Amino acid sequence: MNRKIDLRSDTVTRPGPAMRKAIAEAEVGDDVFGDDPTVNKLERMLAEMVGKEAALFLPSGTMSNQTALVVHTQPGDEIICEAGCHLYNFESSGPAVHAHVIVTAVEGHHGALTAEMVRRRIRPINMHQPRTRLVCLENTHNRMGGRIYPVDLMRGVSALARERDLRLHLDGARLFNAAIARGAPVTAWTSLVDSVNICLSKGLGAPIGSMLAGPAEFIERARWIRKRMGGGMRQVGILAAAGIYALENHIPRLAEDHANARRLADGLFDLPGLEVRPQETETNIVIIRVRENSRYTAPELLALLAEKDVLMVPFGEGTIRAVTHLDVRAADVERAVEIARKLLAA
Ligand code: TLP
Repeated sequence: MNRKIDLRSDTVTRPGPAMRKAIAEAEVGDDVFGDDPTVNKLERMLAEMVGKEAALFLPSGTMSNQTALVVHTQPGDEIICEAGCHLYNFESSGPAVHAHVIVTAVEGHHGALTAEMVRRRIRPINMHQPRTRLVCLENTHNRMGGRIYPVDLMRGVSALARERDLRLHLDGARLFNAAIARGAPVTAWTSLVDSVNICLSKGLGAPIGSMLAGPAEFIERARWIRKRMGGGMRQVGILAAAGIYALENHIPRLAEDHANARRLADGLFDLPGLEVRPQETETNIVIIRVRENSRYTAPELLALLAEKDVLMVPFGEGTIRAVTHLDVRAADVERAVEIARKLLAA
């Protein structure tokens, strides 16, 4: 039987032997008491990497983003975010339920908001209106196919936020992908924002976990909110050890995922019925549009690929997403392209 080529998400990676060894050997304690040395080490390590005073280990990117919203805002405030962003579209109405905020979603350019786009939406201070409090950005942008936020655009939004006393949160679930692809340090982006979420369980290959980083006072409050949400964990150093392993070993190799994504996009580019843009494949996500005149619809194509052990996900009407990661090799990508070619060849 063929090995499954699982391109549904970079969340599907499984810890390998070395990561499992780090998990097995982790020193642990009760983290709600602040006693877990491995969690404490991971939190210090990540804070330092992103140039923030402190960091917090959370079970998921969703909890990390939503905790940030709660800490940054008061009920009734308004947040401004990009229309396709994850924390607005894919976190189960979290902003309404957890932070009780109004969301103004603004269409960006490849997922990036400019200062001008944000400026136009900031409300005057007026008791009839919500108070605009927070701007949320995403890098890389999932919905837009892993696009990288241009640093100069984020610098403009950051300056505006300072000028207008707004807070700035970055959903950097895949920020290390952006850094590796650009050859820039993550601080190129994190220095421009107040808080950042970084997922360990995506391209970095840890089984569970996300980090929220920011000023010490913000993280102290976030620890409180995490507990309220039920995210206070106990001997969780076994998971933090996987996170440390990922940060120490899996960052430079993200370049392989990017090369594989580009290989996939190049391979699918000229297949009849598909629209794929290799030049827009900047990191590890490939967006595949199925044209009206294609032999199969997107759901049909997904089902046929799955029969051949190639897994991808639907990503809106007539669109498919494929994501490369630690468990996908160049030969897998070549096989996936070959299978798609046979299915679609006229
Ligand atoms: N994204 C998942 C799904 O939820 C769609 C995926 O497969 O891509 N921010 C961004 C930009 C994300 O892409 C995700 C997860 C999250 C936050 C949430 O992380 P988790 O799944 O850990 O809650």
